[in-house]
Amino acid sequence: MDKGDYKIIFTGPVGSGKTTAISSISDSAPIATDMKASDMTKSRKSQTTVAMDYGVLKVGGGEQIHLYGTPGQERFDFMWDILTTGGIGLVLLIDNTREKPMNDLKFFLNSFKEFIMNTAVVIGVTQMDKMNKPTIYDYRDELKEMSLNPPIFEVDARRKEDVSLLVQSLLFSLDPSINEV
Ligand SMILES: Nc1nc2c(ncn2[C@@H]2O[C@H](COP(=O)(O)OP(=O)(O)OP(=O)(O)O)[C@@H](O)[C@H]2O)c(=O)[nH]1
Ligand SMILES: [Mg+2]
Repeated sequence: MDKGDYKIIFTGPVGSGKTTAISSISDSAPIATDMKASDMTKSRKSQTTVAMDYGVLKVGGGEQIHLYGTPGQERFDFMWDILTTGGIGLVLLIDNTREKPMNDLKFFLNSFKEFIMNTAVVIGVTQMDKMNKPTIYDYRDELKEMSLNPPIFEVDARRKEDVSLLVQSLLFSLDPSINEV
């Protein structure tokens, strides 16, 4: 990584859209390590990330933001620490169609607690077109209970503008003088 480059990590449960989000926003061909999800009885998709996703976002001044996505499956959680090293912030994607998305929220915020304490987090709730509850307000209430107040948005990981909004708000919460991605 060159001087002036940054690293952001995308995480969240299986199917929340990490691989999709990185491929939506990456300026270079993204790298994915998806394999056939033959052992995942609960999954509604055929591929799952087993190591990481990687993409690059070019920003003003020739700087680049390196985007890393974690595997969603807990059995690959040894990758989570490796991938957060050197990162400046976390994008947490939550899939609203999963059985207990509020539990996913708590689980991931807790798993990345130390990293978040030292950096920043922004939350994107995906698949709200399929399932509109819990609402963003419900999430905010839950976050308040946890004494947290991170930016949280309804997003579609397939839409570049939505993913860009997440990255911009993360950068803004780290440094309000940054205003262009
Ligand atoms: N309807 C709908 N589909 C979405 C939305 N966001 C993402 N998707 C779809 O949901 C799926 C997400 O799959 P992935 O991007 O592989 O999810 P992942 O988080 O990388 O999953 P793992 O690697 O298995 O942890 C893709 O088929 C996307 O096209 C959304 O907001 N609405
Ligand atoms: Mg993936």
